Amino acid sequence: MGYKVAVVGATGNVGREMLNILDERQFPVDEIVALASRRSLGTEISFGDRTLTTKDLETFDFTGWDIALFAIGSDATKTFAPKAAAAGCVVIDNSSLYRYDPEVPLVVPEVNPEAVEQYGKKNIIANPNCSTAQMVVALKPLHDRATIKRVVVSTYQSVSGSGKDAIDELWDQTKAVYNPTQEVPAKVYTKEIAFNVIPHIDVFMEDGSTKEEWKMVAETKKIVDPAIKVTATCVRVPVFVGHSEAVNIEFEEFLDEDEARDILREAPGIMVIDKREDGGYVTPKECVGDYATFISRIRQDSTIENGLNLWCVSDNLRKGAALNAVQIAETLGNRVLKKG
Ligand code: 11C
Repeated sequence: MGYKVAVVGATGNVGREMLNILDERQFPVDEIVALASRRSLGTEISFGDRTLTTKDLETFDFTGWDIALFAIGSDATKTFAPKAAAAGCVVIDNSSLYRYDPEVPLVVPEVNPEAVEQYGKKNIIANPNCSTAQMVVALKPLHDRATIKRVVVSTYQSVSGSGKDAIDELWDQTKAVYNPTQEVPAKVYTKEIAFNVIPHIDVFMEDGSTKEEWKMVAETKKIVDPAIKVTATCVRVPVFVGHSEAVNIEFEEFLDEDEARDILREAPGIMVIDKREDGGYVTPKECVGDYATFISRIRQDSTIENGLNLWCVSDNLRKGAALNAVQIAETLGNRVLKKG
């Protein structure tokens, strides 16, 4: 016996990846439904060798459905997630709406799988922001060995993190560089993204940081350890898929770079590609479609007492969103629901 699974927002980039990953990982599905807003009603979507036709989220009754993977904006989530949860369906939500709610666990299965068991107060489990997910997969095994005090991270985030329109904006502006008569003004972003980088993701906060930077701080604390200090600078770069991060870590204890490399090689969800030679590291283009978080450029930071630097790359639509959500569903199934 398997699960009755709803994918909410099935026509978006993340929703489609959720369906792909449920199929790839052979999640035990008895019945599946693709839900979307009225605007996308009737759209056909692949699920393995089947084609699903989207149904109307607004009128859908979640009674009797086990798990709903939500990949819609926070506003729509606010309306529909409580409805699904009240009907007895466990919601795994990719929006930021519930992440900081103390009654909702925020889960990265390689890091805090036991937290899924705390879903019961609201019947909701939150999926973290993509830039947090890949970083905490790398931080956790190092924290277990040498206790992290502080993290300084700079991100290089792909445009797919902002959705389909942003992918089109990068594509159209790039083409326009070679055809200067065809101007493509910035719409999704505040400045041109083609052949440029923009140090601004999400809205500005009062202290001058952006919400994306704040999320990395708050979510790392909730998932790994509230004692870890994090400071982030989040930057949008002209890459279609794959977020990259330069991470500087300060530990309580000394951690040798070779030991760190060995720890990361053994850690779940991580692939270490770290040869100190031309091309001996991973770039975002190479991580697309993969499940792993790739770690390269592991090296001592000799400017502080117990410091390491590393480079961390992952597919933001997969580990950063859809894969992590499906892994949460798997963890919930194995630890709690036990149907598959
Ligand atoms: C970006 N990280 O790259 C964002 C996208 O809180 O889930 C995901 C936003 C979120 O723009």
